[in-house]
Amino acid sequence: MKILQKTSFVILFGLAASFIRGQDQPPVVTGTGDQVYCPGASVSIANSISITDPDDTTTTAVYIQISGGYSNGEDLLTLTGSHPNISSTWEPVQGELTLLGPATYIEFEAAILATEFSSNSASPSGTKQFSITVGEANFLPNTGHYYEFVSDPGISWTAAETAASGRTYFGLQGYLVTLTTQEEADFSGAQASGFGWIGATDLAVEGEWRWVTGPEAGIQFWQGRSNGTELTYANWNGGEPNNVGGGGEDYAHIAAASVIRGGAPIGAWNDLPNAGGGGAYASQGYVVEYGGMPGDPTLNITATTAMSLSLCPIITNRRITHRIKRN
Ligand SMILES: [Ca+2]
Ligand SMILES: [Ca+2]
Ligand SMILES: [Ca+2]
Repeated sequence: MKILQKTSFVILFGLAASFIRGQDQPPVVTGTGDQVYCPGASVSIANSISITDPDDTTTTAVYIQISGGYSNGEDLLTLTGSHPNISSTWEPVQGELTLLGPATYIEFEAAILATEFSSNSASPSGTKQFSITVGEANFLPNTGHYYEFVSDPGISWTAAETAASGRTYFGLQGYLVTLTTQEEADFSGAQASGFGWIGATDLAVEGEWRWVTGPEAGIQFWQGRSNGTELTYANWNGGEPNNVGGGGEDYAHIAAASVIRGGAPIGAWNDLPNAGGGGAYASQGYVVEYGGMPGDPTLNITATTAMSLSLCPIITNRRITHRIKRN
């Protein structure tokens, strides 16, 4: 009788706990790695990795992105060794290696530890950061936020703003992206899967460009047209914003790579009417950011590791000549 009561209590408690916490608990991903990379080497992106999950033992995919200091055309992530239940795909624009299962977390941990960074640069320098995560949105370590491009050809800015604020990511509140540093602009522009609307408009007062979404809502970042004044940070395409056409242009988007001009970087911005433009200026979708909103939960679905790129000077003594290599 006592055992039955105890069993019933455990079952009831379990049901109550499931009810309180909802359907599915996200895994907790932790890792370490702070390696030095020498020219010609191939080095593991992590020294240790742990994925724990209160209610699952398997998942469908793990995403590893070079999320800081990425150099497209030079940097590469490769899955080494034999992993029967996991295949890998390298996507060079985002600098992201997808480890595709389904497989157990234990199998994914082994695959992450077997993932190596290499660079074909003759004189590698700087620091690379790696985001190892169980969800599809890209994680930028320096903001701690997540970013995703949502493809939705033809969507207007106002519809995109509503759609973005209706999205959540592991409980984080979505909003049309706010890009307040060059790194964040590059991450959501050049290093993203597509181009789209961002959370900026000068609808209220012509030429007063403000972020109107997310934690930065209300902040003016630009005054005037293409020859205007940068107040915080802006990343306009050459000749933009220009407010052309009878109805003007009051909504900002990340312009397609094919129309970047005037020395602006890939991912630079343009102003458009609410419905978007034609041809290369047609609306392709929108970019959603998650993080920094009131009430957001604390997420631990991403581990971040780093690697310093160095020329690793040759050290000579009487007996041995070798390159210094630390792991
Ligand atoms: Ca932002
Ligand atoms: Ca305007
Ligand atoms: Ca324009």
